[in-house]
Amino acid sequence: MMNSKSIFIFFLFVCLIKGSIFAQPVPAVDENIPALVTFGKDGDTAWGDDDFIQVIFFSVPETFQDPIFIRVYDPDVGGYLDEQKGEWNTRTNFAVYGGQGACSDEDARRIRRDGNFRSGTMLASRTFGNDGRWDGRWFTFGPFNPSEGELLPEYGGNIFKLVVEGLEGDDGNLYRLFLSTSPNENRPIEGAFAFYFKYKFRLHDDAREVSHIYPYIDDRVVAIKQSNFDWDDDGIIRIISPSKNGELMAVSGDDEWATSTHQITEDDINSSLDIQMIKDPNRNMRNNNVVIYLENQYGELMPFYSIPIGGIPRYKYSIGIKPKAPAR
Ligand SMILES: [Ca+2]
Ligand SMILES: [Ca+2]
Ligand SMILES: [Ca+2]
Repeated sequence: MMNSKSIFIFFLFVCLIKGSIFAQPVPAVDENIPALVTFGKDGDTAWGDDDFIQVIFFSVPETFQDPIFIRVYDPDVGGYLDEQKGEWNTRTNFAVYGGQGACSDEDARRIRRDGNFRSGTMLASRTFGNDGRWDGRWFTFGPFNPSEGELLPEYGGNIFKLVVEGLEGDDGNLYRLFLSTSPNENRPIEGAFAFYFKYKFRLHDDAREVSHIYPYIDDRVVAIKQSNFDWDDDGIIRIISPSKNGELMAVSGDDEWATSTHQITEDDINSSLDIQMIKDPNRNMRNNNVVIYLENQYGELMPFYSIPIGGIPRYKYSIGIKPKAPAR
């Protein structure tokens, strides 16, 4: 489904220039997103989660053979970081999958989670409620042998899947993730990264903070359709790319979806888009949870990457350096 060779070469390039030091937190450093969010299944969708499930993939380069760990910050639902509705009564399950089908099974990469999105082999699972032992602390899954993942060179190596599901309750579980070489601290794996097809997260309260996602545009893409949910009309979403200098995307209101379609031109092929989320400073909107995903013109979901492949894109034609007419 992807031009695997060119993507892999880009990853090598990116890793070389960035050292991949910040590649493994999710949300990623370059995304500037405060936390991921998953509500309990009795949650009100107007609070910003459409289906109470989040799926995140991690890619470990085939050459890396030491044990790996998937760490979750604040896995509990209570106290610090989380969003309370009435009593704290929410339980969230975190489960790690590898093996055949973990990522390659189409059901793992669909917007509607009505199929076998728990495809592959379950390697670990744990459910958290309101538990002070894990409030504001890191819980570690693993060790996993990289070969326990699903080997998919087109996604950069051995793939692990983390499924986060709100089993009960109506509170919001906020959390962050890290793919680490250590069970006790966050140590990145050279060349590893994360990717996701549908992303649910909290926007900053501070309107000066701009959040980003970075989908990669391969040579098959001629148009993208973005869909976002429960944005609460909080500012704008715009595209920066070699050919686009702030093209606006549709923004949803309360408890609703908005979609818009955007043409891709030659200049944007084989690079990432920088999709910027800029809050409205006059609305003073707090605790805004949102969902976003992108499809290509075939209706296939497009992954966003924790490292912008090819680096953070910039508009190619900045004012003042337009090519002049040739001298005579
Ligand atoms: Ca907490
Ligand atoms: Ca939490
Ligand atoms: Ca919202």
